[in-house]
Amino acid sequence: EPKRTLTPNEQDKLSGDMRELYDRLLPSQESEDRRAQLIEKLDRILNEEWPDNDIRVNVFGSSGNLLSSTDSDVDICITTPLKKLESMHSLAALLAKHGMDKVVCRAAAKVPIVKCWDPELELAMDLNVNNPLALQNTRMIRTYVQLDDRVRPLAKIIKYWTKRRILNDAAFGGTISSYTWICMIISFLQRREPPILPSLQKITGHRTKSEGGETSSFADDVESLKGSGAANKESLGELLFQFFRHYGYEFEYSKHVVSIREGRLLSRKEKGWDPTDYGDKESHNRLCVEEPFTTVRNLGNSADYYAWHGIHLEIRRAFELLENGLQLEKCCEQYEFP
Ligand code: 3AT
Ligand code: MG
Repeated sequence: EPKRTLTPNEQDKLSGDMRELYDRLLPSQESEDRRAQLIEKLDRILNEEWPDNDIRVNVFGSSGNLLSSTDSDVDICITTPLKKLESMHSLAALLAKHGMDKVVCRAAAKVPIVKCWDPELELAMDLNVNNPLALQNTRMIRTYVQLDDRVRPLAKIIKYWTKRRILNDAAFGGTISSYTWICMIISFLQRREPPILPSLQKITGHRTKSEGGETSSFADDVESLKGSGAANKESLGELLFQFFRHYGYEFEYSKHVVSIREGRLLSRKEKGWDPTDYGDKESHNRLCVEEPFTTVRNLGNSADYYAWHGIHLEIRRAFELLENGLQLEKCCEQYEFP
C-alpha cells in the first residue's frame, strides 16, 4: 500500500526541483517569436496566392494552449470558404514552392493534413483545412491552464515525462496523445479535495461572446474564474506525487471513465463502455477518457491492452522513484529501447 503523503520537507524539495525543471522547459522568447513569424508568413503566402478568400491561419494544440516547449511542432488550422484548399494538394504544392521541406500530404487521412518543415524558421508543422473542432478544445485547455498557477508547471512536467518515457505518440507508438494526458491531468485537479479546477462546461455563467455574437459553450471568463481553487493549498510536489499514485494505484480502470466535461469520474456502465459488454478480459484493463466535446469518443482507444499495460507500469515506476528519494531526474530519464 503506497505511502499517502510527502512530509513538508519532502514536498519543498520536490516542488523546488520541479520549479527548476519547469524554468528549463519554458519555450524561449526567441522560439515564441519564430512561431509568431511562421503564422504571419503562412498568412502572407496563402493570401497572396488566393486573395479575397478570407483565408485565416489559426494555431491549436500546444502552440495555443500555453503548454508548448521549444521543440514542439506547430498545429495549424486554415479556415477559408475556398473549397479547393480542402483537397490539400494545392496547399502542399504551394508550401513546397515557398521553400518548405519534407512536405507530406496525407489527403486520405481521417483528418486530412499536410506536414512540413520550415528550414528558415526551423519549425515543423501539421496543417489542416476547415477542421476547426480542435480550436475549441484548445481554447478550453488554455482557459483551464490560466485558472490556477499550479496547472501549467504540473502539466508541462508531466508532458515532459511522457515524452522522455515515449508515452505520448498516439499515431505512432500505440500509446496516448498529449491531449489525452492533458485531459487526465485536468480531471485529476477537478477531483482534488477541495477542487483545484471546476468543470468549465458544467458551471453556469462566466461565458463571453465571440466577435460573431455567439456565447461560448464553456465558461471562459478567466478574470472572474481565476483563484476558485485557492482553498486547496497542495504544493506542486504533492500534486505530482499524488497524480502518479492516483493513476498508478487508485483509479479503477475496469470501472471508471475520466470526464472533464462532468468534472467527476463516470462509471463505465453509465457511459456504456462496460467491459463486460466487450466480452473479453483485455478490455477490463484499459484507459477510458471521454473527449469533452465529442463525448462518444474514447481518447484512451489509441492504446490497446498491451500498450496501456506498459504505460501503467511506467506510471508506477514514476511513483516509486518519487516515493523512494524524490528522484525526479531519474523519473524523467530518457527511455532507451533494450
Ligand atoms: P504536443 O506539444 O504536440 O505534444 P499538443 O497539446 O499539441 O501537444 P497533441 O499534439 O496531442 O497535443 O494534439 C494537438 C491538438 O489536436 C490538441 C487538440 O486540440 C487536438 N486533438 C488531438 N487529438 C484529438 C482528439 N482525439 N479529438 C479531438 N481533438 C484532438
Ligand atoms: Mg502538437
